[in-house]
Amino acid sequence: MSKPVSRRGLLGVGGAGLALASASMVSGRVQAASLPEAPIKTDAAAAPPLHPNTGPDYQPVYTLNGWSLPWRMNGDWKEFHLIAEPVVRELAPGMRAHLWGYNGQSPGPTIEAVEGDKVRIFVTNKLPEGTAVHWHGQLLPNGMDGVAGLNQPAIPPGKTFVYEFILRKSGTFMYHPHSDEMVQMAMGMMGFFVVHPRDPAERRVDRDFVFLLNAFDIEAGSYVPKVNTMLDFNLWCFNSRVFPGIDPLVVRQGDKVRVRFGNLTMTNHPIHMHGYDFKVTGTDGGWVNPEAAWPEVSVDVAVGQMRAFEFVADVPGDWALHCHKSHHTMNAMGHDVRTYIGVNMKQTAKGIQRIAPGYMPMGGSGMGEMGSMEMPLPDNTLPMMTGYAQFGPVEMGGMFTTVKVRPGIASSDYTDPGWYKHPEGTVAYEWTGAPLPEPKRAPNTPRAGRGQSAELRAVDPRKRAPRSGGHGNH
Ligand SMILES: [Cu+2]
Repeated sequence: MSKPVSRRGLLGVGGAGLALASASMVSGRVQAASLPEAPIKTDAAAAPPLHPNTGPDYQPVYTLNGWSLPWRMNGDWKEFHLIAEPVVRELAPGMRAHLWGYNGQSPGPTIEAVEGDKVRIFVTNKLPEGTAVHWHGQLLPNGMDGVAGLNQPAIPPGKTFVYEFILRKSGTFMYHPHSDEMVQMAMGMMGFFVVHPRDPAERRVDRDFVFLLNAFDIEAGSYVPKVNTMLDFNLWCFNSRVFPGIDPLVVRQGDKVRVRFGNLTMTNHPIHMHGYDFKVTGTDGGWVNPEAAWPEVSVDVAVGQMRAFEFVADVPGDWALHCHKSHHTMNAMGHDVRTYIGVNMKQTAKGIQRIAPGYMPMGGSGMGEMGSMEMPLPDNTLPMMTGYAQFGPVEMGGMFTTVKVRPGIASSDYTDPGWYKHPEGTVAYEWTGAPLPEPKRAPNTPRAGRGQSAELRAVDPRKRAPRSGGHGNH
């Protein structure tokens, strides 16, 4: 159980982790002589799962494009150290955002611990304003709940506060500020908090993926999110990443897989996975009893909620996993772009090009063409839809990734296996026989009581109705 020494230079004081909730709480005053080290990670490559080297064993989670926060044991307390600070986050190759986060990243590192653990979390504020951390979903003493002003004073810039509580139950939790909350969450401050069951065999899975749903409004060519945006965000993220920057969920065929996510955006997200049906096994409030877990292929997660679903990965392939709101699988786009479907843009374009020589007509036959178009973009701006796969442009951005199921992957291996090699004869293919003759169309059905087909025309009610026409009462 207690594995040798340390990771990242942290000292594991072995064996102490078995202390249970029955051990008496100290009176909220730290006995430690020194602050625990606060590891920092600034790149967006996911760290391998962090196996516990002290305390009870568990199967660690895999945070997409993220990592788990190392800790130290101090007596029977598990001590973590979060630094709230400005960070630079690459949203996808080609775009970096200037955000606020924890320990070098947005979202902050995932905190993992075990049911019954006594956790002491140091929070140092390196932001230019006060903050506080709310442990979303945790059952804890009121004074540890992190609502600035209500449960504690805000942590002033430069100061460190200490949170201490016992993890009363296993499940899926989050942490985020509860102090100037709108601004601080719009800037990217949030993290995942996973509490593992005391018995590692309980609800055991082979792979356990976590990500937060978050959103930013960053104008083309700029770096800092607009913090007052309420709904019209333009970058929809898993863990402050957008497709094609989001890690695939790499899975060995036959693995039992859990996917957990929490929603800290301003709208709900129906998260949809292809190729499988799955069971919803966890919500904000805890685990669903196995006999009550319900089947879905999309699970909607409301603002502030967490969901976990599970499946056995028995079918290999590259399966899409994405938000089903189609605007959320797009990168920065102007929502005031007009719809030109059905318009012959060629004629119009000639006129416009006389005035604006670089003008490119778009949208007359849909917008898919944008997926393969190389257009000049402002600096630090991602194309609206991007990302190529083996058959061409995927025409998506935002909240989209893939579950890559392959046989024979090592249990600790999460490296991208590349695109799926389809067995012969299992890919949709082009018909090359005789073309379809003009299809027979059903004749228009006459409307009841009328001997003629209806003609519909738009009428401006401010003007007199046209003299003839098959509508109106006259
Ligand atoms: Cu969505």
